[in-house]
Amino acid sequence: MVEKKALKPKKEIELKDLTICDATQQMLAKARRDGVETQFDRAAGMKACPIGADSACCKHCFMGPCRLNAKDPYGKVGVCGANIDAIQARNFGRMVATGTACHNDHGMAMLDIFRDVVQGKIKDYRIKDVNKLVSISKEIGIETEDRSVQDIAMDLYHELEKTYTQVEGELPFAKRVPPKTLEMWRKHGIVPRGAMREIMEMMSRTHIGMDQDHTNLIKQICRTALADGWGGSMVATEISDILFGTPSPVSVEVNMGVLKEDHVNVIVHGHEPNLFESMLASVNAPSLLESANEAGAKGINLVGMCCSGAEVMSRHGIPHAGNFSSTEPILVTGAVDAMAVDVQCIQQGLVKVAECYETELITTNPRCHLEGATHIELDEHNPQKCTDEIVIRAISRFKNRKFPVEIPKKVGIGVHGFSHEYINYMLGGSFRASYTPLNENIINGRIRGVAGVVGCTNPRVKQDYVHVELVRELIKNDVLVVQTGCSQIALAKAGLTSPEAAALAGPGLAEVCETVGMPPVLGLGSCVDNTRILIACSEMVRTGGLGDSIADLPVAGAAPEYMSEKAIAIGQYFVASGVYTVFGVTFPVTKGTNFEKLLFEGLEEMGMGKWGFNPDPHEMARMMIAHIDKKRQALGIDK
Ligand code: XCC
Ligand code: SF4
Repeated sequence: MVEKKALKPKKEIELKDLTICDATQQMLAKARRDGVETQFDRAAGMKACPIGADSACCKHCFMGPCRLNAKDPYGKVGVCGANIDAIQARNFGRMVATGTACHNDHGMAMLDIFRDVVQGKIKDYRIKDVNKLVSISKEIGIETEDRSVQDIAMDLYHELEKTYTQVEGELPFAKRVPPKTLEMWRKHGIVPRGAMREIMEMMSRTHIGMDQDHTNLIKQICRTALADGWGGSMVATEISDILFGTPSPVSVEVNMGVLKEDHVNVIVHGHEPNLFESMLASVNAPSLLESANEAGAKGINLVGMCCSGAEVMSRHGIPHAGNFSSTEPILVTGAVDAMAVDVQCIQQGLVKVAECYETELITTNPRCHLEGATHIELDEHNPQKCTDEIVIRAISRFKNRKFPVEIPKKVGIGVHGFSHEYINYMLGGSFRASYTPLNENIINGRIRGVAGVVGCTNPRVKQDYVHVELVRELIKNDVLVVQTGCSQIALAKAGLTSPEAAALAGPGLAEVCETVGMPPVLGLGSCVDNTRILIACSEMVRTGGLGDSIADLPVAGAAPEYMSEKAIAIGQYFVASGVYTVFGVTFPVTKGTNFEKLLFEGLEEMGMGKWGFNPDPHEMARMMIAHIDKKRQALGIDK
């Protein structure tokens, strides 16, 4: 065993420099008083490795690990002779493979549940949105006339399973891709077959002595990422809508103030909606409500965090307590009786913080345990067994609360739940509609373009700040913003997801928002729901007037505070689909190399979008708006 020294930050950073979220600041102050460590302290105590940050190292074999010099990137090669471009491209490819694997793993879990629901083996969930089931089935060529829902659903299951398992051909949702975009993918040989195959090939090609030409590797990088966006993530979104309902706008409370001192507080954090759906049933079970009352609680208060939370706030209006960087600080309130987690973005640091306040931290998924947390496995065939048990433990923690409770009195109210179906419907009717109203408003210039602002928070930058500043700047310039994940929560806390925020928009966008009664910032759900943005883009191409491929659209994307490999996969599938995508924080490439040039320029020359990088929100906005204007000009709709 290697003895590791505890990480001690050298100097104490001012809380206002760590986050603009008042509630998180308040809890970080309390954490300091209580002697509790969070990701913010750990980040301060651990300088990011500069060689890794430039992706200038390789540990793919044991002749190494090798590190190159980012200041003189071509001055040295690895022991095997791999140059900086091969090394970076392989590293990037593995990030994309991991992110794609996560989203496909999630989507596949949803599809397994769907199959068992259709076959009657799971009785706790049922098909809620039959219309969506039928329309998606039609879209991918399944016969629906005069057939039972069950027959259609079973065919849909078999068809979508190919997303993962198919070894040859094109994955099912390739049928939704605008023809010109698909044609470009075919030309480069990057239409995904099945996700398992693409991830396997990506891993294989990054082994020592395999693909060492970054211009060839990039093709598999694109193909793997597309098996996320048009594959696993899209299946996760669509199947979750079919099973649990397609979102439509709903008013939601966001921030730590949604906790209630006199209630049993249960948080669900993670990504797969089924845990949350079953928890909803448990917290409403009369027998459990009765025991909560007997324990002296006024009721059971269920709230969400991260993507699980973003998904059910969009679908059911469940309050949301905060994004990724707030998952530790919220435990510092002492008010959380149980935190139930499933998969992804569940940081191990939660274990210690939960211990400090005797919060029940419970893992529920066989593929995500945390050493030191309680594991109560959720079996989809009897899910309430798990969620009831979690609620029982939460009630008992409430009864024995040993700590003074301090809940920041911060609550923002916004409207969320804008599926692409709803965006179409919402903008319908009010405007002259030779194209769709959204396209029409872009063509007439009221809306300058559309930006997707998504992704994580990261303690390497001031929490929420880059998200909020960027979005403010975009809407001020008449760019309609669509959002998912932790970014959506940052804006909700800042009050920009309410219709009143139209006052902060430029005159054109404000007019559209006021006419329709919508906010200038539309929350679409969790990170797998980024696929709603892909579908919205496809719809914009299909209905006409804005060019004939996604790359022609006046749109751009950003993940200003990203931290995960999933974010890299998402960025890459947007770029391969034709979207200019700008990341903040840091970018894992060495400056001035051929691989950097390929990502930031070369892909666009191949007919795709391209990557951009800038940690400054105002610069980022400027880059995105300049791109939107360039596309408007090419379409002849600039004024
Ligand atoms: Fe995770 Fe999805 Fe990132 Fe938030 S945004 S930190 S990936 S929870 Ni998706
Ligand atoms: Fe070094 Fe090459 Fe092995 Fe990588 S694959 S560790 S560059 S020898």
